[in-house]
This record gives sequence, C-alpha cells and structure tokens, in this order.
Amino acid sequence: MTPSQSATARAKGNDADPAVAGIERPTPAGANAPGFGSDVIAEALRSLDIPYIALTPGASYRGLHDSIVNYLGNSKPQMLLCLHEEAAVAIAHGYAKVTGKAMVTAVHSNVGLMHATMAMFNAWCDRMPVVVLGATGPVDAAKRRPWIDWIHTSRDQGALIRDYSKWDDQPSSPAAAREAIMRGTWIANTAPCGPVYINFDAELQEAKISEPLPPIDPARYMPQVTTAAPAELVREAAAMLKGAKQVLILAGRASRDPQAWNARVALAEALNARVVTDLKVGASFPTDHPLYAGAPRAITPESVDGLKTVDVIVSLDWVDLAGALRYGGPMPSAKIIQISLDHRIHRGWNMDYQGLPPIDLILSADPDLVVPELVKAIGQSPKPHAVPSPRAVADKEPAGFTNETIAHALRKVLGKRPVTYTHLPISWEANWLTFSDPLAYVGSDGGGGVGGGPGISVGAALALKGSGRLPVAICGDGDFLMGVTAVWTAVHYKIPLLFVLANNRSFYNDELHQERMARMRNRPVENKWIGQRMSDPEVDLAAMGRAQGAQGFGPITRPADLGPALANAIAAVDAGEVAVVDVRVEPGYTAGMTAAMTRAGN
Ligand SMILES: Cc1ncc(C[n+]2csc(CCOP(=O)(O)OP(=O)(O)O)c2C)c(N)n1
Ligand SMILES: [Mg+2]
Repeated sequence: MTPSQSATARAKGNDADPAVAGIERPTPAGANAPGFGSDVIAEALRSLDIPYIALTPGASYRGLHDSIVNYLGNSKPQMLLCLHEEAAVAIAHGYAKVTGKAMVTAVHSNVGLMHATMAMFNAWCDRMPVVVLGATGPVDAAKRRPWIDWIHTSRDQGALIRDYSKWDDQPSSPAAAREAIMRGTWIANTAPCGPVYINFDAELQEAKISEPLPPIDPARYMPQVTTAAPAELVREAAAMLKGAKQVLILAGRASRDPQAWNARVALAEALNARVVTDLKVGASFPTDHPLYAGAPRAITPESVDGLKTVDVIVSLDWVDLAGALRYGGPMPSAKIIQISLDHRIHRGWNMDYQGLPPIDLILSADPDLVVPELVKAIGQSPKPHAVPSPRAVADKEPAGFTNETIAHALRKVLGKRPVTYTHLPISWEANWLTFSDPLAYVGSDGGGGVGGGPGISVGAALALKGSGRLPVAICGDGDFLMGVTAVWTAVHYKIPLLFVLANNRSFYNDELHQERMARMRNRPVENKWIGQRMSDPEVDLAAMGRAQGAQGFGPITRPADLGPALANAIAAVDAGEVAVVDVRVEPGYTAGMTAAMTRAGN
C-alpha cells in the first residue's frame, strides 16, 4: 500500500494508526496455521479489516486472547486494553460515530457483559454499530473448573443484552463461529445499525482443530445492502415539497459523509426551507447557514423563528418525531414526510422508538441516499423566499462562570481551527458553538446513560488520529467520574485528546428535579443539593487525569485563567498528549435549559 492509500484506509476505519500499531508488539510465536478453535475465530476477525479490538480481559476468552496475541501477532485487530468493559464498548461506539463502521470489543463471561450493558444500550439507542465478543463456559459442565467456571457460566448469556442489540449468537463449532462473526458484523453495519453480541464457549476456543476450514471470501457473505427509496416515492415527496409554502427540515441522524452534508444544504437551498438540528445526534447542517433555525428543545412557532407558515415538514431520520411535533403550533395542519429506516429496528423492551408520529408520506430509506435524489427531482426553487441573514454566535463575555464561559473561551482560543467535539454536557446550548462540517460534532451518548462521554470521546479521538482535527470532549463532572478510566487507554495508546470538564461538583441535572419536587410539594428548595453535590471533598479531576498519565490543568476557578489554561492544554494535545482541564463552573443551568427541564411532563 502507498502512504496515501494507507491514509485513506485509516480514514475509512480499516487500518491501525502507525503509532498505535507500534505499541505492545509480541515476541513472534511462529504459528502460521490455525491449531485451535480460537485461531479460526481470530482469523475470521482479521478478514473483517477491523484495526482494533477494545477489551477487558478474562479467563473465559483466554483461548481467543492467546490467538490474537500469538497467532495474529496482535495486529488487525490490535488489542486496546480498557480498564472497564463499559469503556471498551464506549470506545467502539465513539469509533463508529466517526467512521460509520463497527469496531470489535471483547468482554469476559457474564460479569464483563454486565459491565458492558450500559454502553451497549447507549450504542443501541444511538443506532451505532459495535461488535461485542464474549465467552462462557465451558458449556459442558463436566469440563468446568470448580467454583469459578460455575459462577461465570450462565444459561442464555445473550439474554442480558438481547433487548437492546440487533442480534446475538452462541456458535458451537469453529465453522459456525466464523459464520457468526461475518453475519454479526454485517448485521451491525447494515442500517439501521446497532450492537451485536457473539458468545464463544471456552471449550470451543481451546479445543484443537483437526484441519483448517476451507478459505472463503468474506465480502460475499457481507453484501452491501442498499437502502434507497423507490423513484416514484421520491417524485411524490418532491411534488409535495415543491408545492409547499414553507418547508421545515428536521435534520436528524446522518452520516459524517461531506457529500451527504452538501446534499442536505442543496435541498434546503432548493426549497428555501428552514432547518433545525438536534444535539442528540452528530452535526447534520451548517449552523452558520442563513436557513438554519437552531436546535430547539421544542419546535414551535414561538421558539423557532420563521415557522408560522410551515405547511410541509420533512424529517430526515429525526430521533423523536412525535416529540418534536408535540407542542403544536403550525404542526397539526402541516403535512409530514418521514425519511427513515428506524421503524425496522424497534423492539418491545425499551421505548427508544418514541411516540407514534402522524406521517403523510414515508420513505423507508436512508436519508443520505434519498436527499440527493430529492434535490435532482426538485430542481430550482419554484418560489424563492426571503433568505434570512446568517446566524451569528453571540460573542460577548458571558456573565458568571458557567458552561457558556467554557464555550466562549474555547471559541476564542480555537479560532478557525478544525475541531471535532466528541461530547457535550447535558446542559449545553446549541448556539454556543458553530458546526460547519459533518465532523464538527459526533453527537451524544444515545441512551442518556451518564458515563459514556469519556469512552466515546477516546474512540472518536482514535478514529480522528492523524486527521489534523483536534478532538475536544466537554464532559460534566458526573459523566467524567463514571467513565474516568477511559483516560488511561487514551494515554497508553497515544491517542491525543482534550478533555474540558464542566465541573459543577454535582449531578446538577438532578438538583433541578429536586427543585421541581420541592416547588410542587411546597417544601424547602434549599435542600435540593442533598444527595447530589460532590463536595467535601471536591474531587480533583485534573489529578484523576494526571494519575493516569494525562496532563492535568486546574482546578480553574476564575474565568480569566481559563483561556491560558486551554491554550497550554491544546499545546499538550498537539504534542500528542491527553489533557484534562478541570473547570470549576458554578452549579446552575441557563434559563432556557431550566425552563425546558421543568416544563410540565419533564
Ligand atoms: C447511568 C445513569 N445514572 C444516572 C443518570 C441520571 N442523571 C441524569 S443527568 C445526571 C447528572 C450528570 O452529572 P454531570 O455529568 O456532572 O452533569 P450536570 O448535570 O452536573 O450538568 C444524572 C445523575 C443517568 N442518566 N444515567
Ligand atoms: Mg455536574
């Protein structure tokens, strides 16, 4: 491969970063033919062209562990050691957010899988592909070691995660294991994407094989599934849009593909449609475009300028269409076009399918494939509308020391530098940052599981390594503390990343809920902090970074010190390090956030 070919393979998520590839090189074992069941599994993993396997070790997969180190030489996939299974899966989740493709993870028996469940749920709700490998047994009770093999063997282990994964399996032979790996990866990567789980019997891994399996071409077993819309439905949607007075586009889940991004812009411009986005998912429309109307928590004519005359709404896989329409306004009379595949992934256990929205025309297809077709079918805008002026980010110094202060300081210190925000805290306002390309922001944790931010950020930063973009993770203190050990993996594998911690020394979101309870019940609001505040002692988050080999900055207690600290932290990241900046913001949310959270029904 030429250097430029290997850079392209890396950008597509196929190749390991050269600096990471040099870490943890094993002594060559000289094994060149598969001798054990787990060698076959390892070979199948290599055929997937996936660079890494994030794992937390355990005896249930000691056979596979040996095969990756000594049969594959710890490369393709290369192990990324994680200190908690939740971090392992979150790293794969973050990697998928950037590359659009599944990475592999391995977790030990029932206990490792129990730790991984939160991160699998986040990936599931976020519709992100992840392949989770696990192990059990020996399934044959006669082969079990006393005690430990018994407590770590469960019947139907996949039941733990079946309700929030696309597929799971427990193959019983090397041939079936190879097939399961191809099928699982194919299912995970086929839209709507999601996690899959494959559970390998310890005995199957460790048993000798009599002869190698016949070679196969994995590409033929993982065919590309096209999820385009039929031409007549595209024409029907185009006619509805052309005939509309004012179109509103809900730009929801989207890929990081710049061509798909440009097509969304072309669609909005062809229709002079207003566009809203959603911080739950990655950047889907330039937030400095004149047609951009913000990322409101509720979409109403009052909250979003220019929506009074909306008569057609088109949802591009919006996460919660029924919720978006709930607050009325122009919506009851507007015709609704839904372009999404999401109805194909719903299951009964969790309600991540959201409310049932009214829909007048559905295109059961991937919006990234439909939008360019719509642009072609619509042609030039039949009725140009007055184009609003570009949105400006308010640049005045915010009052107090809040998350907005962090946004302001980052904007100042970063200027026009290409940045990827790998995570934003729960209390973030969309208009504090400008997203002008699809990699500017990769979206949130998906399932609202606090603690995902650090791991997702490390995975995203890994995928961005060598791209010239600065990965920036802004996490709440609660989120950081729950997932803090992901920092070690970033440091160990030389994955540069900037953590900026909005440390209000509290699970503050829940203080607001206690405030609401107190007001509703006429009880003392001043007690809302009890059982929520992480003070006395305050946790030294910079030291938690330093303890794992990162550069720690702070605590920053005055706005004036933040800019210089960020500049130093960015210099450390540019030098290849992980930087953790502990910013002691005041407990408290913006008025908008508080109002949204305390609205009836929240
Ligand atoms: C796994 C999990 N536990 C608890 C919660 C409930 N919860 C929602 S937001 C939040 C607080 C998060 O704290 P932090 O990251 O510091 O952000 P802050 O609310 O302070 O802005 C909690 C505990 C959750 N969503 N997920
Ligand atoms: Mg907090």
